[in-house]
Amino acid sequence: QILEARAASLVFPRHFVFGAATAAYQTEGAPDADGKGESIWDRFCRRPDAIVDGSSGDIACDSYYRWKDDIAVLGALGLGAYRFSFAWTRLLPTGRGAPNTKGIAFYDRLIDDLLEAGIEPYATLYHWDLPQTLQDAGGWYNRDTADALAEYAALAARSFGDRVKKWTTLNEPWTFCWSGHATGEDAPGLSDGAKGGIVASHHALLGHGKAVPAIRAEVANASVGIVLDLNVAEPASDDQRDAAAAQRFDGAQNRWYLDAVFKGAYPQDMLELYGGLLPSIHAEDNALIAAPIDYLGVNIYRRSVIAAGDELAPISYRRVQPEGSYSAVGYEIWPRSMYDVLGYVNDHYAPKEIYISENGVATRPEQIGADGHVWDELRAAYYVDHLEQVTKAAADGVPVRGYFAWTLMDNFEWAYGYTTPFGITHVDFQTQRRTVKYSGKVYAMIAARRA
Ligand code: PNW
Repeated sequence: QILEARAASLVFPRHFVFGAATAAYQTEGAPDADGKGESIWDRFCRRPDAIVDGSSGDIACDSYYRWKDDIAVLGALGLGAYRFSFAWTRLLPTGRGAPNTKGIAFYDRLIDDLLEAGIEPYATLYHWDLPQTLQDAGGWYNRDTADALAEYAALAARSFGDRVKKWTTLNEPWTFCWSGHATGEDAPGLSDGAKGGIVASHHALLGHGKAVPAIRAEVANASVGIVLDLNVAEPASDDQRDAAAAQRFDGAQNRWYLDAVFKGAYPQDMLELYGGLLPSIHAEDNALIAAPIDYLGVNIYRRSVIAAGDELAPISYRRVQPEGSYSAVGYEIWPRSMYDVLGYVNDHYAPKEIYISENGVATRPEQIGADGHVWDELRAAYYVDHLEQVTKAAADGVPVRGYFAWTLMDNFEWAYGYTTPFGITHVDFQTQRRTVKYSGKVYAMIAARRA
């Protein structure tokens, strides 16, 4: 009751958008239906030990067949927006070349049904599922992949741009470049250290820069942005070595992407630090990457307390886990980071508009109780606590226009498989039945009260 009273007291700006987010590989299943091509996640999940429970997104939430159920949940929650991603390999099975009309038809149905239900589609082009054919040609190590992304963007924009106005190029380049190419935790599973993360990042950002005008060329009144996962890096102590490590971590995760997109140049300290690990950066690249965008999407999950250490040299840091409460994927629960990240971005980069494109918390798999409810109080409190910080940032004048819960429903959580669900809706993976959790009800109540 105390939580619900706090939820009821939150006041948001007029026209604030409340939505929920998902991604194609985490929800759709149907990996080879109707001509879909193989992606790096289809391939990676077959690698022994890649996924903790040995699972994959082969079925996931079966959303390729049950998208109407997903829209029904969005409707039951009363949300006005749905952030989803296109599977590149449904539209272009080998990444480039001839479009797959059945893949286009799937997203036509999804988009039409969303609009019919009064829910605005927010489409992401790249949420980590690179076509395997492009990976075989070097993937994000190959500069040509940037052009492939722009061609794919143009096809999607041409196909759906009459109805979809909100476009995101990349989801979280820091995470997919570094976890995919430096540490190997995510697809394509390369453990090439910092060089892998740095080279992939440059080509991914170049792809973003080329995709932005490609979308604008096809879509009237498009609003185009990028989604970054940002963390304010707090030094673990006042030791100068920890402060320097926090600065490097901030440079690697935040400033590398933000400076490139908003200032048209990589941060000088990081260029010097990366030195010989950099790929060739052509004269025109900086200007391409800094193509003007309409909004910044920010994914916020935790804070980062950083000490000097030996992770990912030359970033050379160690993540300190202060005493506190932690989610099932080991992220510290620290609502204040919502306020801090929004302030950081606004103060240093002044985006025209900001969306919280993801925020949420993992638990262990939950059961539907005898009373028919899923009582995920921890998640409900997480949402109220974080949304309260959003209202504080908005009151300070940060132009935050909307918020998307991660995630609409329990789904395939990458290397954690199905062991750490993030949903505000429970999915019974035997029956595919969706049941809104307590957190979903609290979130719906907040959304219903928007000015
Ligand atoms: C995001 N971190 O990834 C992704 O966009 C989603 O697809 C994913 O399911 C969700 O968060 C939950 O994990 C993240 O290190 C990767 O703080 C890394 C971090 C946060 C989010």
